Amino acid sequence: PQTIYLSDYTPPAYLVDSVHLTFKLGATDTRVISRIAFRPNPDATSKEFFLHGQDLRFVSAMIDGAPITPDLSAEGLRYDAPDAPFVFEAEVEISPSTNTSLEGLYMSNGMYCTQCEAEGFRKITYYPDRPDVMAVFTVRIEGDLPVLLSNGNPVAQDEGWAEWHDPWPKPAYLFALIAGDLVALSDTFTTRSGRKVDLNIWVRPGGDEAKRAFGMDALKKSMAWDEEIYGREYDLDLFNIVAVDDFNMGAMENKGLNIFNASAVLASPETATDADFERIEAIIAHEYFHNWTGNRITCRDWFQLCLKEGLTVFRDQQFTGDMRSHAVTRIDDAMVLRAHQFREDNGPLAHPVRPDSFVEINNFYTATVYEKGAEVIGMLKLLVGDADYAKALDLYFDRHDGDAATIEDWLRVFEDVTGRDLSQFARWYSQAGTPRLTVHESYADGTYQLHLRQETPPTPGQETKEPLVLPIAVGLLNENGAEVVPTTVLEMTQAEQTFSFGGLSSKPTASILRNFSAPVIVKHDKTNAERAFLLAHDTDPFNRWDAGRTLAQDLLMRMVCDNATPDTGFLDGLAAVLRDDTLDPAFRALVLRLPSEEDTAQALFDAGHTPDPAVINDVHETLKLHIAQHLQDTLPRIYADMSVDGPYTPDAEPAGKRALGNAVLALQSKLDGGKAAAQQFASADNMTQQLGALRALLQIAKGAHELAAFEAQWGHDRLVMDKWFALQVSLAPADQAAATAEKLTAHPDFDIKNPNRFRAVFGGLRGNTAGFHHRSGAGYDLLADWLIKLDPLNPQTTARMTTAFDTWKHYDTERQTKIREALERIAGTSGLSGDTHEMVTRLLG
Ligand code: B3K
Ligand code: ZN
Repeated sequence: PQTIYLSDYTPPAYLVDSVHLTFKLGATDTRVISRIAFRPNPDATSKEFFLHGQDLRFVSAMIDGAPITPDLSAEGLRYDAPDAPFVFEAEVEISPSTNTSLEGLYMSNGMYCTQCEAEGFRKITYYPDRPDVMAVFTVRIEGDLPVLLSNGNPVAQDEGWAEWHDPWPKPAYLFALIAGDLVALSDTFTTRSGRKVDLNIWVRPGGDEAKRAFGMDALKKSMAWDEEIYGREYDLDLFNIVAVDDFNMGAMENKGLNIFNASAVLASPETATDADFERIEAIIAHEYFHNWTGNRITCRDWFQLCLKEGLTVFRDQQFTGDMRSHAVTRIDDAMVLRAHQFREDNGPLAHPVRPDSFVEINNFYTATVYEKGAEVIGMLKLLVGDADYAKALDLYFDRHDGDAATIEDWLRVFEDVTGRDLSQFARWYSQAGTPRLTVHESYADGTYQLHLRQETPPTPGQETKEPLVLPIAVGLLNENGAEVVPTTVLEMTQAEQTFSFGGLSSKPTASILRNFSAPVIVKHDKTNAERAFLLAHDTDPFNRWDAGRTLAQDLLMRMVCDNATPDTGFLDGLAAVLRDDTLDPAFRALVLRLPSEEDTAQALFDAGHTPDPAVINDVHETLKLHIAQHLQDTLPRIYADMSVDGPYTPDAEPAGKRALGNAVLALQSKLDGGKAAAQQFASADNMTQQLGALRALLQIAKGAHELAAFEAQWGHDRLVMDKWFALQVSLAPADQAAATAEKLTAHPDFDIKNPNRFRAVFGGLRGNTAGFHHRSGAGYDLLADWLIKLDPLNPQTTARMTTAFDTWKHYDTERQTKIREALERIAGTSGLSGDTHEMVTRLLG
């Protein structure tokens, strides 16, 4: 496998005007007959006619009706083609039922389905499989199955065949095909300009039918929101969503035919948690929003992936904020960013939002491209203001509709609208690493000064870093908690800069980086008294939560390093928030949630210590017990207050109450031995409360009876059983985590070929920080064994799961040696996929 560089981009030699595909479906012998109209690209720098093709059985090819004998290789097909328009035809054979990579055309529980992004179309037929080649597709599917779907609009169909036409030119990665025995929930949406769109959510019959309604509702909300907020209408008469059991990621935005991991679309109150509902709503919105940001305007090449992903994540985050709570959404998004993207940025896998090289592009669908990519857009919006952001987006859609665009195109619309020079801002796309923002303050004669310094640590391949443009939202509070300077956005562009605020009557308390206005780590030597003051008084909900978070993190670190005991200042601050009925329960639940053990490990490493996961685990349990004891009089009252009347709805308000109820229950269990949790488990009529109770019990090493009852109740439901698998491993006592995971791999319902199930067990293991990093090394060995087994079947999911090892250099020599051995064992496996090889090479760095 070779490294591909952004700087080597060249335009395609030939463009495609139209594609006609015929599929004659067969489980092991699907015939794909293609007719592709090519013409030389006037902007080409090369004349080579090359079509990608992988794992194809070549049958025949013709140019303008005359048979040809092309040069075939493992990568594709080459031919000395005419320097004029011509029609290329080919017939190939593929075997969907043996395609376990879940890329290209494959089968999942009797259903034919496709996944082509990023480079999977080449496993279907010979084609210029690159996003800057856009074409109009017509597809004929022949097969003995009741439902045959492809992109666009249906042209004609009868028993055993169907024809589809997609009028919108698209790159091959947006191609999709579905064939199976499926049933739809149907609805309609009328667009602003009066187009009536038929909507369908398809599932296999036999149990999932009742789980479609929520997704349909989310889809209609997304369609209305994109019209209202971005002025974007849907552009076909039909929008199909299909739920598939075996899928490598969440979902895929194929034009007019979105294909979803069943877990990312199907939900009912009994089977899905509030968090699942929220995630599903966000993913449906995300894929739908791609219709404009991704499909109508796509990427010139895969280095530009953040052009569609960062923007679409930003849009789905805005949507979730509008549908639910802006404060809670922002906190959730920041927690995800810190847990995943900061971790990535601080380790061997760090890369820029727009990488400049890759071996396997599938390895770059990362938190950096997606979540940091979205943060970069949030900063841009904050810097230019809402009105200019809206103008720039209108110009982007106007100017680039139908294009395969670049980050330069994206930034240029902002420059053209605002007259700003964004060349320094553009560093956010090319410079990897999380900036550290060090804050010093001074006060004299009514003037308060903030002395700021930014510094980005080196990352692989980038030793030196330049200063970035940082929008830093700041507010100042007086000693009564009143805001003396409301939120102001400081624009930092230098490595060091001072900002002054005059006319103050006393030294204020600063609330810095409000609403998490830039993806940086703030280093501010505030006293705990100041943090407690902000936790009690900050008017910015994000910083109010973050003050509590920093207090907790600081305490946990002192407990690890100095044997500190929890101070009443911290516990009282927590109690005050918990008892404050004027605060949103969802927000209170977030304040009550401690940093994870992984967060503490990262924070310790950042502060120059070597984290010991066993000690961290102990300290976290101790702190939870202290909190429970300190709050013991309050817990039953709050728990009772959080009970929700009436039938279950997944709306933000009752969901917030259940979140706080479950958080309180987990603490209560430490005091009552799980009595209240067992009651909640027994009486729960929804998955949020059933699972919350089970979690509370497993956390105190109880719940064997409930685990068995859960399995008996839900054994028939794959999505619910994924939770059962995951929970046991993620909450197993550290010395039993690997053994629990191993035992579950022998369970009759464990299926290595199903990514959801594999991730349930091994994602559960990596999520059990003390268990995965148990000094025996059993966690490392087990994961390595199973990644070695999975790699030949499914390289993409294997490669992604190697990231469990990305913090390995933070640990002591013994653990490092064991992890290195595990990684080297994977690297040394013969026939290892290019995907996994690239990842372990980078990890070993
Ligand atoms: N664009 C797809 C992700 C494809 C991943 C390919 N390995 C889903 C999304 O981001 O919406
Ligand atoms: Zn996306």
